Amino acid sequence: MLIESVDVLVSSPGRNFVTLRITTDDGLTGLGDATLNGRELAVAVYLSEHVVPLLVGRDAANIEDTWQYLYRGAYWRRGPVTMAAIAAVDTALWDIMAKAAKMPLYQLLGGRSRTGLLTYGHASGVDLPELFDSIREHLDEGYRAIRVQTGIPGLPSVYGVAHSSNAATGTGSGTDSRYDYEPARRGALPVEETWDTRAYLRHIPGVFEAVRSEFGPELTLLHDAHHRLTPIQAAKLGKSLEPYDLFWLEDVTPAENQSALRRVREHTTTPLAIGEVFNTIWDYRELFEEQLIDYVRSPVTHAGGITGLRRIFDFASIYQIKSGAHGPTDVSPVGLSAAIHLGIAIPNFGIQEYMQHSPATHEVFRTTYKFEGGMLAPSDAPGLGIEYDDEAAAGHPYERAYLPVNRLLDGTVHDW
Ligand code: KDG
Ligand code: MG
Repeated sequence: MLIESVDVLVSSPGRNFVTLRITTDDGLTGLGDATLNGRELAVAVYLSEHVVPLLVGRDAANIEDTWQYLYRGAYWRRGPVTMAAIAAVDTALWDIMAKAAKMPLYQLLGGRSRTGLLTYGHASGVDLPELFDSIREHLDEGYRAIRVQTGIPGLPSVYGVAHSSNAATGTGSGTDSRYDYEPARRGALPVEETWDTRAYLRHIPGVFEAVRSEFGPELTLLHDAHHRLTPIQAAKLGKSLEPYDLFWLEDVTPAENQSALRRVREHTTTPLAIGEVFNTIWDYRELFEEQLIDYVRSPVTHAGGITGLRRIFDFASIYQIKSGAHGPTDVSPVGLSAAIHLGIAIPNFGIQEYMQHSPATHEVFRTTYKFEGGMLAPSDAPGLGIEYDDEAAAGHPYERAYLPVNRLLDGTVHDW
């Protein structure tokens, strides 16, 4: 089964997505997600200029060899652009091979290890009443685990916190009322936000105390610090949140310095999750071997596809570290479906982030996975179970959209 043609599809149904479609000489097609939020065209051009010419004529069945060829063969290894491109090729080939076998992808990955994937959704509010409303909406939708983010007194806006005006106008999709923060304020240049770590550290423990007293001890709660803290600040936050029994505290320090997590671990038993910006198994070596984290955040889309991420999860499993794959709306339904098939099969599944895509996104990506009672489950359609609608996509051309930039009160550019 030879690869006959490859299309790089860029569309913007509510937000930008890059999708790879591989077609074989016997007419099978496979899809892969190559979306890198705010840097979409870098991956699209990497694919069309450097990867697609290498694929035509290759045997679609040699997935591992193609992965190694694109990774080792390029000499320039790792990095989000390269790994998103490899991920898209890898995922599309798995989709094709599962369709060729007339099986849902998870069957090729070893079959079901569970009935569904526990998910968490994003609740947020500028203040406690809005946050509580948002938590209640998520509970009504069936979520059993909820990420909690709030505004910080004194800061005009905080990334990851919806404004009530966004919810009302449905910013992001144009038609729905779901909150989708990443493209919330599209523009020619990035929005700049202001950050104050001391104000944040003062405020957050009180938020979790209020949430626990309103919603009780059983609700699974998570929080994302978005790489903004130093090791000692992160240690302090983890310690201060211990009474509120978090499922995890995410991305407390910037990703580059992995030994920072040692300092955090020395001081707190709050479980730690990291990795949404990690791309390869090598990024995790120190964190796994020293058991500095509890959950792996990489998605299929940014970590070299099914092949790359499964290898990471296997490595994690020997240290009792579990999966917690990134699942924001900038991972397309193709990337999410790949995560669902992988998550249902692996032995060390932890939780799956699920923000829910907008109706506009679902017009272009026809999905078959199901969300019920807070759990995601793959369908039994062959392959990934996703169709890409070219006609619908034509109505949503690419629009440049940046993620925001974070500055301290004195103007210094800060991590976020
Ligand atoms: O593209 C960046 C977003 O996907 C990311 O900032 C969202 O932190 C995030 C999360 O945990 O989903
Ligand atoms: Mg995050």
